[in-house]
Amino acid sequence: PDASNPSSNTQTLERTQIQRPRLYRVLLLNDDYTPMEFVVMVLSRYFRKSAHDAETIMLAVHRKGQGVAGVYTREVAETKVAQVTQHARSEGYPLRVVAEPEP
Ligand code: NFA
Repeated sequence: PDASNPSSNTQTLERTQIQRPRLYRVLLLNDDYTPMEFVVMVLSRYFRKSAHDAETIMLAVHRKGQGVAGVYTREVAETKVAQVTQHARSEGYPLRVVAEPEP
């Protein structure tokens, strides 16, 4: 940036510092077979929800079909999808977890 040109300097700082990463919602989808307590455990362990919030989110997914477990940058969201999916499959549960970009 040209320090002798205040407006040019300001523009450069805005473009280099205000760029924020796109955020992704990690969604849990309802199914008929995954135990409620497993979903609560997932929300607690992988998404750092309190016991109360985990129960509320799990019940919302159960009743509405899907719900947001957390919002992260792309790599973190994709890692959580992979980790939770692997854990669910290892227990024989069909729980679906997906990431989608925020609008
Ligand atoms: N619907 C599941 C049940 O009744 C519980 C569940 C909730 C599954 C949220 C997946 C997501 N055991």
